[in-house]
Amino acid sequence: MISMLYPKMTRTRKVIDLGGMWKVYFGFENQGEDFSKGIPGKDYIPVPSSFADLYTEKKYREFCGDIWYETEFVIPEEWKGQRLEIRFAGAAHRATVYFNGRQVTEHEGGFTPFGADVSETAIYGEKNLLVVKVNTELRATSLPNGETKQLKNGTLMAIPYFDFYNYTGIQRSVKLVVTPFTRIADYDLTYEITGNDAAVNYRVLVQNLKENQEVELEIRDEEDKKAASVKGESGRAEIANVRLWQVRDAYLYRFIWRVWEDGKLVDEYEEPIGVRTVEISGTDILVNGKPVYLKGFGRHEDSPVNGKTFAPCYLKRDFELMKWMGANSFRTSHYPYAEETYQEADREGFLVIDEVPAVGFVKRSGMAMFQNAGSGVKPTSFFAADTTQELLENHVNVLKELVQRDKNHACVIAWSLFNEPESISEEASAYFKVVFDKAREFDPQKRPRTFAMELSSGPDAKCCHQYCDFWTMNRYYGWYVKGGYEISDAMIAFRKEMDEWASQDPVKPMVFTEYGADTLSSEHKLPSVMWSQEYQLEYLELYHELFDSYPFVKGEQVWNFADFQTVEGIGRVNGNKKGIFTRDRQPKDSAYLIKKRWEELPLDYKGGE
Ligand code: CKU
Repeated sequence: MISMLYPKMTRTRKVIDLGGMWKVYFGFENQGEDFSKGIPGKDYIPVPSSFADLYTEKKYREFCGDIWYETEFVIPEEWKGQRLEIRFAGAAHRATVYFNGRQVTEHEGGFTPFGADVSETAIYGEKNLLVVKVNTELRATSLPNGETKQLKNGTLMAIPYFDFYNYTGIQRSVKLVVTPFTRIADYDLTYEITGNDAAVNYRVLVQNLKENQEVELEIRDEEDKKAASVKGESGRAEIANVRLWQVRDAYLYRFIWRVWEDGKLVDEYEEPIGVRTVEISGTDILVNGKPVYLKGFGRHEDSPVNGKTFAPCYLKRDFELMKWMGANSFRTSHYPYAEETYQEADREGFLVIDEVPAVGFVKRSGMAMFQNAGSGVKPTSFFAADTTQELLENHVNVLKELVQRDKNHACVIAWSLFNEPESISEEASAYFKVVFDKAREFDPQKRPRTFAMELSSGPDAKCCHQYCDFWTMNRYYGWYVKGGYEISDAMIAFRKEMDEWASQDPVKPMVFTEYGADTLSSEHKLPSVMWSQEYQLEYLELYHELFDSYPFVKGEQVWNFADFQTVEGIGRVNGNKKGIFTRDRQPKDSAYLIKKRWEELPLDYKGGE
């Protein structure tokens, strides 16, 4: 079993970053050939990176198929007898790993970690060869969803059924993790808060635990004072006078796990943990029993040249900008983000709707993708294909990995299980039921579940939104639906839809997870036209007015935080321009409008209504 715990150096563990310049081979002519014992050529690329925007030729940017990576390193003799794991934080969309010429693991899905135990294949005291084959194709069974087509000249081309660039490669860190064979591999936490105190119910998984070994959990506060200490593989730790993790006021305890044998430390692992509860009650989202109103963004991992490479400077900048705006939340649209993002959200007290990469679950690409977002045209069943069963297996698997990876983060308050899927057929309903049930089963904290609904998943489409614990809405009235001078009609249609949601039984909390208008930072026009900064302002003001007039609306996450790359085409001017910030993270005029609003809205806005 591979542990999803974030690699940490402790008294018993070593972590070596294997990142740097690795040899790479694109194999334009040699697709399907086996290079597991060493790759040809002399090209080097940074690991981690998205390769697409590094080169000057299109054949690299648009490359689709197998890419081979290679690096080598010495493993010291004295590490013999310890467990060696090569750990990938994410390689899109699937990878096969070879160590010293032998296949050690393979993994489907680009946005969750995986690893290989190489203790046996390692050559101690000598150089070891690590080769990774990454396949970048989009498939009917892949998350995210799409297809791969072959051009007449034989070249493969990725056709995403989603609106972001298909950046791929080894985009996140690769680490060598050295631990004892008896190791802390996983743990679950749930909380009960009574008055000033909290009880932490825990369960820890230690691999190869021997009878004469004992497990300990020690909890220390931010002043490094001991808050609790308990023994056993499962149990209950009591924290008196607990300081809870609050929205934009985070407090993190250190949870230190130890395995002891005859007074000797065998393994040790620790993480900062926020103690808090999350639940839905009526039309309220409650954190620590108090209503919260979500203010924030749908985001992307996307930046110039980096593509989807984990980029720490953008991570920092993005959080600084979100705080400047008065935001308190975001959705990891449309895939699990790098682990460091959740760590930062834990520290900054942000609320995260954590999304599975189930995007593109409607067969369409290019302009059709956007036109449908507004037309209300009912999509035909996406879930009645021969490939549906395999897709579901991949979906459940990535969900399992995601929950296992993120379940102990205080910031994660909900799971988004799909983005804008077809959700009106009976086949969809059967598929959704499995995914929603699995989310409940996997998550010890039983967080609320939802899926981001586009227009065809309206209040009348009863078959799938019944599964949601709260509703999340992606709406584009006044953009894809009746934009420009017709926006007054669009808002009438919007209110009609909202009135229908208001008459559902039961009414659930509703969070807008997308609304926005493409806006070129270069365009000003008075009176406004679509794509101008003035239009974005008018559009947002109308939405704010609407949000304010429905008591069950409990959050607004504008689309998008920043402009981002998409495929080329007539609907996109070198990318989606719905950002409140430009792609290089400078504000558009709308940033000031939203900032003013969010700074004034109280955290418990419309609570109890
Ligand atoms: C956004 C089909 C509508 C897609 N929806 C999801 C998001 O990924 C897109 O970028 C709307 C848009 O701007 O069209």
